[in-house]
Amino acid sequence: AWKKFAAKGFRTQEDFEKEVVRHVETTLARSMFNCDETAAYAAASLAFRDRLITQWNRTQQRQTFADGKRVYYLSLEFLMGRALDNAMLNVGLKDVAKAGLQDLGFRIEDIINQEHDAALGNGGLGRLAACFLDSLASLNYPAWGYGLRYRYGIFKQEIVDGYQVEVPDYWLDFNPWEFPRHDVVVDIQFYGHVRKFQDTQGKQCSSWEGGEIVKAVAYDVPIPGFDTAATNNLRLWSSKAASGEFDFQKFNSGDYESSVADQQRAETISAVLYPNDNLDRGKELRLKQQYFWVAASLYDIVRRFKKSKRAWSEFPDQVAIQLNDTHPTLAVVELQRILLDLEGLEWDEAWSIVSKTFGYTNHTVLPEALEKWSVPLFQNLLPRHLQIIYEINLYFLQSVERKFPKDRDILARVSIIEESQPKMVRMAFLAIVGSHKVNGVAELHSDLIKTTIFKDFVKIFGPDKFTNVTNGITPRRWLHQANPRLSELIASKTGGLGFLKDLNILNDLEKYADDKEFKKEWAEIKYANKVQLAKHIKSTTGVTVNPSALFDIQVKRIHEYKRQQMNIFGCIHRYLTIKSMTPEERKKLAPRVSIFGGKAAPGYWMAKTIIHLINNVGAVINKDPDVGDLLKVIFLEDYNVSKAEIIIPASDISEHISTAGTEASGTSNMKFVLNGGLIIGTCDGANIEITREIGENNIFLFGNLAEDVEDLRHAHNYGSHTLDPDLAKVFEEIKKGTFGDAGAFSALVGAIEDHGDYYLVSDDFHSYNQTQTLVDEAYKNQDEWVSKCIISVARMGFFSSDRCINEYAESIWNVEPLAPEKGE
Ligand code: DL6
Repeated sequence: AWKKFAAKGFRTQEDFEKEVVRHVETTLARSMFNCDETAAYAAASLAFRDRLITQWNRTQQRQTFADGKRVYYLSLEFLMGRALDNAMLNVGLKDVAKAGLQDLGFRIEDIINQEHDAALGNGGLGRLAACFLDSLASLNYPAWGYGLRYRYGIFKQEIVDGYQVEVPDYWLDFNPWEFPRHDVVVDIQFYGHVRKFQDTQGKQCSSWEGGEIVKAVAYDVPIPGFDTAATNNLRLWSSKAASGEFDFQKFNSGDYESSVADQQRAETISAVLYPNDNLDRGKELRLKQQYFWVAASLYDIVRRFKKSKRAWSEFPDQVAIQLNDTHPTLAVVELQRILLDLEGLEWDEAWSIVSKTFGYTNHTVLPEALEKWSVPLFQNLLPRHLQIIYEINLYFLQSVERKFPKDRDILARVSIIEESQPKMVRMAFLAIVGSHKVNGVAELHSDLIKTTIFKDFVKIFGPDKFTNVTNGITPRRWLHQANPRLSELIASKTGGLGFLKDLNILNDLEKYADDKEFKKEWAEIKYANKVQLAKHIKSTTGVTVNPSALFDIQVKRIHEYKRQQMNIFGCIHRYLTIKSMTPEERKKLAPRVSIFGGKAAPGYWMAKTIIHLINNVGAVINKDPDVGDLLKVIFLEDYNVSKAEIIIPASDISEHISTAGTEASGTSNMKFVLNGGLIIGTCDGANIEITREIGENNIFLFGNLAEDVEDLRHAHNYGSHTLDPDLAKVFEEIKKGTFGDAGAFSALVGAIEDHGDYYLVSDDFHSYNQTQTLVDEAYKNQDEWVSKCIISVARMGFFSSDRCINEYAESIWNVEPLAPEKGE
């Protein structure tokens, strides 16, 4: 009988409005007479959420019924951004919502802008996970994401007197996009000891006992696919004290502080996202976070599998778990523990299941980002897991010894335990040993891991275990949502929105690369996007920029390897060049706005110094009357996903200029090109494949190649290191104090002048500036420039995260999508 009452979700404007009014008046207990934008946002979101949850329920039922293999994507970061706009577009009801909101007296943009970004990630790795969720749902894969429900996401960045100041990001004040599942609660154990005993059959067993328990509570976030009813689940775990409440006995006896201490300690686990990008800082709380999340997720996955009453040997046929970097590697150990200690399987049987279940994605070759945990820390926090790791290592090393009996050194090199003081657990090695596939995220990167950090493992396991899946981005958010005007223009020429599901359809645009009318419309859209960004710049920094100038953008985390310092030194070089020119010469120059954005990890002092320099340089240049519109330098505060949606569509050229061999892939490079901007970049990460796809004529490449980096570094350390003469002039100017107290920048300059220039800024500086001059020249010929942009967009089909997910599904997970629901 209930079926006739089952919720269906609105489809018409009238029904949408009814839902909004109902939520305002009942859920929010407000009157429509005092419904402000915040309340309208809340009510519209709740209306969409209701719709999504109906779809979500159906999707879960269909997946359970199909009883096939599921994918579980374990990521400590999901950089989701805003949900309402995405939900409206993915379910195809944005026009309905726009009309409905207008009828109720609101502009849809104002309502969308009410939403706080869900910023549960640092940068590329977390945003990739969010794109993957979108693709998994859009392609109807039975998939779950598992992560942590941080109370504080990545900090908000404020710029005060040119310095970065971090402000906590409390984003959960009102979050309509999550469903607390107070019935899905898992006990997670820490500390304690291991008891050995013999069972009734005389088998040696281990039991992890004592210690403390923390509760993991599930919060579910529906993930709507685009143009499909499929709505997947992202399950985020929140920590809570085992007792649930504070200690009444202590409270009654007047010990108020310690009565809440346990509760606070438990809640601290999921309180805050560690704000480091590409950096490992072995803190106990971080290891606690990792185990807490992994143990809760595995409990859930195993519970779901056990409901099917299948034999354990079928586990890898039903479950594929992807480790997003090494952060979830403890899952390998936890599954082995569950199978051994709780389910009573023999070691070999358990290990065979475990190692068929996991895949591991590596996202970096930077040594400082490769996770290691100290053995004493492990021993204290997770004593049984440490035993299992030692055992995994023992069997692994025995197999290596059998394979390479004469090579004694290899054992020390590949051991999961590093024989340092203190000993350390090498998480990447554990992930490799415990997975059936290891992948890098762009071709160069996947080659580099095989020839550098994981070279020995290729010898041990053979090359087939190592593969490449080049990253991708979802065109739904990064074109349709971020750049609606361009999306509409593309749709008008390619027969509708089909390109959002099959990005290769963009190819059809190539025939318009010389079409006058099309190019005009294209250029008008770019200009409108630049006007929008110029307004944002004006309102946030007070600086007026000319939307006709070339917009040169570098937005990403601030890191020495990403070389924002080279960009700002390049701006100073340009400034000095302008100052040395006659007015006649200046007239010939193409005006430029150099735009920076990105957060520095709070403890990364050099990155903060780079931000400080950018701001100080901007302060001098932007008010120099000799320069006027010829150059402006802007630092945009608090770069995040929703700001990226405004910034990226407005770029003419964007900078992806990492030292060759350091940026695993980069994904913003893909976003910029997809939005009709060109790239200046090094032969690094996915830039290489982008070049292959769009053609060398449509990208500005410069700098040394990855294969030369080692030799150059060696030469710096043992030979002579002559500073590039233009860079020397830039340094002179900084030292003179032109951009404020020279002492503040001495370390930045010193790293290049005196400390080996590890990131090869000086080596690449000349070629960088020369290439920037080529950019200036090319930009003057707008007609050709626009053609280049159109051709580039037309050839970007490969970089859809849908392609990427299909590759994972086929070559790593061995999962099939579900057939679309009837009527879709
Ligand atoms: O694969 C996503 C993204 C790449 O595009 C970036 O090039 C890479 O730097 C980033 N890696 C990390 C690694 N950090 N950790 N842990 O964020 O991954």
